[in-house]
Amino acid sequence: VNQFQLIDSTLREGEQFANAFFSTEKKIEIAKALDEFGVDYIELTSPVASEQSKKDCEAICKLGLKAKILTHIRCHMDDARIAVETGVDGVDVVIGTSKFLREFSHGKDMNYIANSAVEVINFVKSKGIEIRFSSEDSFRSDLVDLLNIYKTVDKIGVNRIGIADTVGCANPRQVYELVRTLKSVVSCDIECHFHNDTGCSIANAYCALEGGAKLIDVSVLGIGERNGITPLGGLMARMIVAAPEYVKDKYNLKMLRDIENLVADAVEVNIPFNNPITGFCAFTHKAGIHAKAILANPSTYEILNPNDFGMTRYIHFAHRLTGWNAIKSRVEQLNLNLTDEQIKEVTSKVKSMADIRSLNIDDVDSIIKKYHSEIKA
Ligand code: HCA
Ligand code: CU
Repeated sequence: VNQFQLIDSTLREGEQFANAFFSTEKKIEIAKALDEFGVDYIELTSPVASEQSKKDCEAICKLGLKAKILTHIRCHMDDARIAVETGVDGVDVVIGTSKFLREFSHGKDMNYIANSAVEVINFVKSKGIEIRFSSEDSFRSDLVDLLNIYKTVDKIGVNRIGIADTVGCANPRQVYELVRTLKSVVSCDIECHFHNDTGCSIANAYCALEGGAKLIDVSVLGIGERNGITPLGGLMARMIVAAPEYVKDKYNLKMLRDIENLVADAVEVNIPFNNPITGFCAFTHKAGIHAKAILANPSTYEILNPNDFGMTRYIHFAHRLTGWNAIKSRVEQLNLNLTDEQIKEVTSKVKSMADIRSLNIDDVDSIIKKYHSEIKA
């Protein structure tokens, strides 16, 4: 899992999110932020999708970003001819291989798919840019069909093959096994794309890397078709635990919150309360037992260090599960002088009030201050 790379698809898959509409300026702002964050590739909507999509693709290619710019097309020469003229560093080609998509979407058989793949790949390669070939709905495709098509495209020299869990049906063990199998039949890099319909997109990405994949498709906040794909932030949370040095050196983690806010604003959603890292309570500790241990040593109840992401931890003390250690730390913040015995006494006042109604910080501060002035009087 150590040397993984990120393909950010906020400006392609993310544009397929129900709420998404990105102006040219917004796309440029997002692309620049992702580049500064350190993603390896930025994938853009097909130039064939609309006239403006083509212009935006050309404009982003001209920014001179460190990240390589990709566009995403159907496996068709008509698309390929337009894509290679936009100035992109590479082209991601995709075609459905499952029986669902072959019968009900494009209506082509595996022979036709192989022939058009070879034609498109050779054409894109002849222009000196990167080419990835991916099957859509890989996990509902026939394994023999998949292995055959990947062997064919590997032989003619694609840079990467991709597998896509288009409908979000795959589980981590299936992912691990499919990647391992592919790894044994191709020599090029493997890229993976996971939808989150059954909540497995981060776990699947992790298992893909364990199985030997090198690249993962992500989008900011996971936005995409339906409920989206592997989120950038969630994958960072997973990977900083697995490969801390690599992740901290390579990615500008303190930018994560700003990038998420930028995209959340652009598509008019809020950051989910339970989002990894940036959810409002991601580093809030509540129960008295947790608060006590966190105050002694944060590693007791934290696998992620909020400082790595420019976040801060918070000890929630205004509730009936609170304990005297949490109240003690609040007393110190208020710069008041109470003995441990007195803190225990005021803690029980806080707890009995919190049994009656929900408290806020100000309520607790008032209880503490009142108690303090009474004992000093
Ligand atoms: C889609 C296509 C895709 C492509 C993934 C890829 C998918 O259905 O819109 O190119 O790797 O999920 O299959 O996003
Ligand atoms: Cu997708």
